[in-house]
Amino acid sequence: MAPSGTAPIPLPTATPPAPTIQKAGDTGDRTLWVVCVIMVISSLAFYVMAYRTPANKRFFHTITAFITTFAAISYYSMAVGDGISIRTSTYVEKHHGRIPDLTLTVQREVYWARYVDWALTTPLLLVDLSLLAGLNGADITVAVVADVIMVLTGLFAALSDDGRPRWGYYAIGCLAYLVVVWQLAVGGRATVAKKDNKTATFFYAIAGFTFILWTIYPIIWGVADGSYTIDVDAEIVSYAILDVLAKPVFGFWLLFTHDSMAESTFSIGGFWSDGLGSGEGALRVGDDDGA
Ligand code: RET
Repeated sequence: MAPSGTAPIPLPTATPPAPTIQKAGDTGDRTLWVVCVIMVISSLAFYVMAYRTPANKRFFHTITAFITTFAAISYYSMAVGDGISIRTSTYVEKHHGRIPDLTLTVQREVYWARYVDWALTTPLLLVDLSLLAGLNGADITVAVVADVIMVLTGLFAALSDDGRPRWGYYAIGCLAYLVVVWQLAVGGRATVAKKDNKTATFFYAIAGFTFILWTIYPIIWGVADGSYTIDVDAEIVSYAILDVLAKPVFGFWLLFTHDSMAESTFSIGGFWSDGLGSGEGALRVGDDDGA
């Protein structure tokens, strides 16, 4: 402590304010646990449904069960506080008078575990829809790769601490999303139109539902991770509602419809249901001896 009488004279300076911290409160924390439990229960139900379905017809069931399993793990990691990091953003508040400019710091939680979840589960959701429509392997690959680009650019954007690159990544992600929509809406529609009426009508309904839900994600991103307009609790609750609709609700709808339809309208054959040796793709004796 300075001895009395020699205390330094304060200089005319603006003290930088303490960083603003944006983190989840009780509502957010509780929501993460509730969704984790919903995902676990749905996964168990999907595995039971898969078990009860003959092995050669359960491809949709297992994919759908994997989707909610990944989501359960991701929600668990966010609920216990591991799948989260803190992004620090600084920006300068200009004062044009005698007060110096202020550097403001905001620290906000980034729930990166949800992007790991999306990078694995959104391709699987697309595989579900693509197989239903009857898309070919090349078109499914384009949709899946575009989808992975969409999610990864979303992750880079969320972790980027500078405004401009952040929105650059976001723009790339939106373009990739348009490619996904194109594959499913144009390609998927044309392919499913060649199938029976029941399958086509069901595809239009479930793909339309998916399109509406998926389009809300980048909007939430824009007002949450993008611009910090809504707080972290509102972000968690919004994604929670969307995730429950996009995974368990989507899954039950798909599998109940699958099980109630005649197998000829809604089944995949070949390697994915019968394995190699069932005809297509089987190695024949003499294939490799040049005969
Ligand atoms: C991001 C930001 C970059 C631009 C776009 C996005 C879209 C995300 C979507 C996510 C869907 C998630 C689902 C999860 C299911 O539980 C990554 C937010 C376009 C469409 C269906």
